[in-house]
Amino acid sequence: GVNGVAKPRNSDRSLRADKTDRTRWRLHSDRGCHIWHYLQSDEECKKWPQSTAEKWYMGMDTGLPELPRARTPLQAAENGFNFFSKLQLPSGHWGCEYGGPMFLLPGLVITWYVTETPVPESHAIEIKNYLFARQHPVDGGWGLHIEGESSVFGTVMNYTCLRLLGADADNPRMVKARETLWKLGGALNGPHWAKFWLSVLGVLHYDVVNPCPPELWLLPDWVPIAPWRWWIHMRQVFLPMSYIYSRRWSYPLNDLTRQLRAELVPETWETINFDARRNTIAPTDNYHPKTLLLRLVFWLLAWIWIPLLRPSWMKQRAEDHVWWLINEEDHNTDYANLGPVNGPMNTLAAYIRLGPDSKEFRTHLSTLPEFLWMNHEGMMMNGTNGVQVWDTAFAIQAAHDAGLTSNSKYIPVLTKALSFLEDQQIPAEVRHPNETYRQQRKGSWGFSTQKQGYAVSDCTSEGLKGVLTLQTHPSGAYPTLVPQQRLRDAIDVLLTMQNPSGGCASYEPTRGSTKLEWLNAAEVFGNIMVEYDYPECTTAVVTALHMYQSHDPSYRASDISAFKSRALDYIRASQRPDGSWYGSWGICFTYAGWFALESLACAGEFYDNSARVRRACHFFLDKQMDDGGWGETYKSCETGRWCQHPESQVVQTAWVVIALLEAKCPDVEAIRRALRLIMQRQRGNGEWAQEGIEGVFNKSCMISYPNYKFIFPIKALGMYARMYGDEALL
Ligand code: LAN
Repeated sequence: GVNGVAKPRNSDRSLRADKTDRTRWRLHSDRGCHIWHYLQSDEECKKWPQSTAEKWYMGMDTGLPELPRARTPLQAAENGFNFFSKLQLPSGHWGCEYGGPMFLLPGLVITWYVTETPVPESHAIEIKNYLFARQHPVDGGWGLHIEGESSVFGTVMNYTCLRLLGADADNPRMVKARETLWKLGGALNGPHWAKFWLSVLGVLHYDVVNPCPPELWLLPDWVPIAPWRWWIHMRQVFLPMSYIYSRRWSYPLNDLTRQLRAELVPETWETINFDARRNTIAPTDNYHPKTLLLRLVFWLLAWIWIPLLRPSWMKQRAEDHVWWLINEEDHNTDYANLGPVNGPMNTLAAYIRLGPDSKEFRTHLSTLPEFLWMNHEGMMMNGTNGVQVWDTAFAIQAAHDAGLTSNSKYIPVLTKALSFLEDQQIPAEVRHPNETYRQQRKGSWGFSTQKQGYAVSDCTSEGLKGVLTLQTHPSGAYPTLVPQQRLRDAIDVLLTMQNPSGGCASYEPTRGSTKLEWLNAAEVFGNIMVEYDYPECTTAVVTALHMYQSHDPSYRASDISAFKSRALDYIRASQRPDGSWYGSWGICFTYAGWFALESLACAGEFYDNSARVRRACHFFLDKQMDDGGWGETYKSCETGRWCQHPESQVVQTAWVVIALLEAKCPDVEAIRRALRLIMQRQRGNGEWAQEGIEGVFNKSCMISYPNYKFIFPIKALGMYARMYGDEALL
């Protein structure tokens, strides 16, 4: 591909719908909140020139120069950062596409359609282009994520999305997609979320949707299954879903949705027994089969509770309370919402409750585009409203590991990055933290922007480390933008994040039993009902606390030490017998292994004094490929076993190098071979090409982190040079 962009899944350009003029797209960023605009005139284009970053995002020629050939690790790291720094956005952060999941655009497009919101031509064209480009090259379907096999969920949702945006049912690509969909059994074999969205659209009937009773939100807090105990993403999706479900709101039938009934469902629509199809699901979609218990609960809800027992005042009260919670979520995030699933659903809830002219619905409509992103294939929907804080915090640390924080050429770049982190620290609690079940957040960082405003354990940690790295830099070259009290606020948040196990989860300590997984009704995802301990998140917190201690040793010293030692016990206990750790947010063992070994290094455990570190190193050394690199596929995440990738991956190779360096692994030659591979894959202008997808969530869905191909090679090269010197490797 061009410009570090992945090979398109489909390169058959003749079949693409239409094209916009890529030179007219601009990314507007307001304190990190991104909106892509399509400029209408040459005049406007002249006033607002296209930036290098915008060109790079869309796979256009950036014109960035060839750099002096790198022979040593530090030269390679600097070339990499030189290129990467050209992609920094004016607010000081880095942006990127954050695609992968293939179930997000349809929710947005269905929401636009049923609320009769006009879709700009430019957007409709590029969304269609993206979806066509991501169609499975052999069977014409779509999977749960861009690398996945075709499923009912992916195929039925994206097919619908294309039709709503004007794609023709006779288009050969659509015909092929339909064949695959029918082979998989059609829409009635879809998972819960597909059945829900298609019922909203009026293509299926609500009887096919497993019950989402809003009255669950009326349960007292002590009840073990009360929604406040669920993983935040599940409860925040369930919230508007239960509202819409309870209202049984669906779009009136029209010609297009009548046609969709015939296209998506092989059976004659009029004769379908929808109730009987609530639990039919294709094997491709059934990653987490529903338990017997859950099916029994659904049966009781659908046949007894809702039709016969539930008093109507209770339905009313539940809807009112759910609406109150939705409105608080909207208020607290300034309509950005927690994520790309509840965003469109909250929009629809506001439309249903308050109508098309309400300020609330209108504000949603103007905020939703913050999820959209342009790449070389077209327009996608990001998995969050961006990766701003996360990538920026890592970029600072990688630059530091490569000695670039002392390089006067990069001080302005990094100072800007620091000011971005300062701006993005969450300043205060929400207005009703207890009633909305929010975790303490004052002083924390989230993953994307402070407007979204959800504290994450590891994002707070990386943010804090990024700030400390620069503010305590021995050169004194960086201003103190975040005063000590605010650093202490961040520590206070981190200290709330530990589970009794010693481990840390993502947004909150775990609030419910893992047995809640018996009620996991989404079918397509695993481990979603509650928070779990993650070696990645735990390590980020441990290393942040560790770093902070040397900066402000008196602050909550005993709390911090106790936290660290419990966390380290968790890291030790979660190692598998083969020496590895399972990763939940990056693929997979390579990702978690790097974190775990960083934790252990923090505790003074290295190859020469720790059997478990030796086991971890050999787990990796045994898997080094002939070219010096490492590669595992996303199947590792699904299966829980190492699945070898046929090709080594730059990002994963960098993770393993970091792991081995943290461990002080004595096989330095293995590390050098890996670094040579990383250096050979670097292009003359300093960049690396996009390879396989890097990230994951919920075991089954992959997600892209395109900036990792800069951040981690730079970090690995820099760490090596610091330990073993900067001799030429090439
Ligand atoms: C993310 C992205 C970042 C990620 C890390 C910080 C890397 C991780 O260490 C902690 C968890 C977190 C914050 C995370 C949680 C789940 C997210 C938000 C995502 C993987 C990005 C997309 C995903 C979200 C759930 C997607 C919407 C899908 C649903 C099933 C609701």
